[in-house]
Amino acid sequence: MELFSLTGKTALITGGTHGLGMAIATGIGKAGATLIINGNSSQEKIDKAVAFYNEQDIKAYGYKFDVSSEKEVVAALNQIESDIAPIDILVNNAGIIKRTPMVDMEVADFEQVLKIDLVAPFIMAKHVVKGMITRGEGKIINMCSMMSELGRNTVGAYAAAKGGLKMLTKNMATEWAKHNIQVNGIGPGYFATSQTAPIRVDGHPFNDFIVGRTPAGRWGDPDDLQGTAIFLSSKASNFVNGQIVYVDGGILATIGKPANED
Ligand code: GCO
Repeated sequence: MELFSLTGKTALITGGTHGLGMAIATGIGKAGATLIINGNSSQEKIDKAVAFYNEQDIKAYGYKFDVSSEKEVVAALNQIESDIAPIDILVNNAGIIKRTPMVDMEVADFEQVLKIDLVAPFIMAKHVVKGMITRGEGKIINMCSMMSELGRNTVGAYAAAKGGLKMLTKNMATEWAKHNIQVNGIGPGYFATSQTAPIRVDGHPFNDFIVGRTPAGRWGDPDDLQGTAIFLSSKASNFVNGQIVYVDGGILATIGKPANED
């Protein structure tokens, strides 16, 4: 299990105060890493999340900053390195979604989704990678989506951002692999989180559709992502570069089946 140990490593998870980010951070923390949890909603939410990790004997620290502001990112990273340690593992998880038909979508809303879901991972990686290059090692994980591969009505901005993030992941891998830095992505299928709560209620047509469309026959549990996150954060993935690992219950593997077929 040494291959998957993260003992002695420091991992920064953006948007690590809830949902998939919290589940991934918990897995990485239980594998031994010290967690740096980023949030931008409220200090109270960050403090609550840090307490949650500490209650599980995971060393965690919280920092409030806007990942889409290069000025705030640079200041925060300097503070983190001074307070705690350099970042060995970066998980670009923070993201938003706006579900609107494109014909009705405000350009400002489209740009906001791109800013948080695509530009911010670039800003974070651009500044974290400098130290990784100096140290000759590092891990970057970008949270992609099955929307990196498929479209869906009303999520055009999100799909454009997550499709771009897939290719940005491949380009980061291309430019930084020579420094022994592995950059990969995780592409979740449909997971039970606050983001999907509006389309997951029992009886909601989308809920029935997804359960039917997913070979595993269920929504993902955030903890289903922990193994992949640990793998891509550990020595076990030292020759894995530019891959998007889809944790999706098989949804991308199939065209689906008729409603009346078992
Ligand atoms: C939606 C969902 C998806 C999931 C996830 C799928 O509205 O279709 O929110 O976008 O959140 O990103 O990988």
